[in-house]
Amino acid sequence: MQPAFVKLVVVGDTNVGKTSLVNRYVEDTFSDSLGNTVGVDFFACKMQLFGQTHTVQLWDTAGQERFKSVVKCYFKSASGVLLIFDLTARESFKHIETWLLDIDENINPSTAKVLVGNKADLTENRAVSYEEAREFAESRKMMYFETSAKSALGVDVLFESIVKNIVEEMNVAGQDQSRDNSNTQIRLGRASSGAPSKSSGGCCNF
Ligand SMILES: Nc1nc2c(ncn2[C@@H]2O[C@H](COP(=O)(O)OP(=O)(O)OP(=O)(O)O)[C@@H](O)[C@H]2O)c(=O)[nH]1
Ligand SMILES: [Mg+2]
Repeated sequence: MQPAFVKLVVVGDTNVGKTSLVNRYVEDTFSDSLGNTVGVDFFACKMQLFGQTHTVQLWDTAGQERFKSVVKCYFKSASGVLLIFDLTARESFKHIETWLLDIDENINPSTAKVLVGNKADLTENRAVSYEEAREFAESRKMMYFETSAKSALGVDVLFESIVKNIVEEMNVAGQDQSRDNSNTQIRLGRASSGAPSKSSGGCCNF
């Protein structure tokens, strides 16, 4: 197992809690009064898995319609895509279909995708059942997770599961390549600096 470089893109309608999930995972914080994301924000962190330190980049995209063309630029080089909806807003679940169309047009078919129902703490306002969301996810060959950025429920498990999955896939692909050409040195990824950090990204500037 080699250190890997994993790029995750977080998408979904506005206000479903994408930024809140990323903040909860990277900084273990939550705010009730976050502004809407403009374009795309970029975070980086390290993850220990299989005895190695892997670099994980998180691209937190804007859900507002006016940023859609900008956001699409970021799908191409993703190792994985997290599709987030709000468990209390049925429309945001319905729109996952449209997000999938946009994503599938722009990514490699082998890119990992996971479906995430967020705001699981708001149990009384739930508008999408666990079973319905899980069945939909299964029909599209995605894993399904429920999270609450507010209470932190399921957040670490979500990010660690998708990275673990991707790193394992990279390792298998690396081994296959190694068998095909034993003289080639396999590089699964590159290390990058630093503990949790944040900066803004420009369109297609990655
Ligand atoms: N109760 C509850 N509220 C949440 C949760 N996650 C996010 N919120 C709230 O939902 C609102 C929207 O959250 P954001 O994280 O800004 O949503 P977003 O998906 O990043 O929105 P855009 O940046 O516009 O795409 C904020 O008021 C958050 O405090 C959650 O798990 N539970
Ligand atoms: Mg946001």
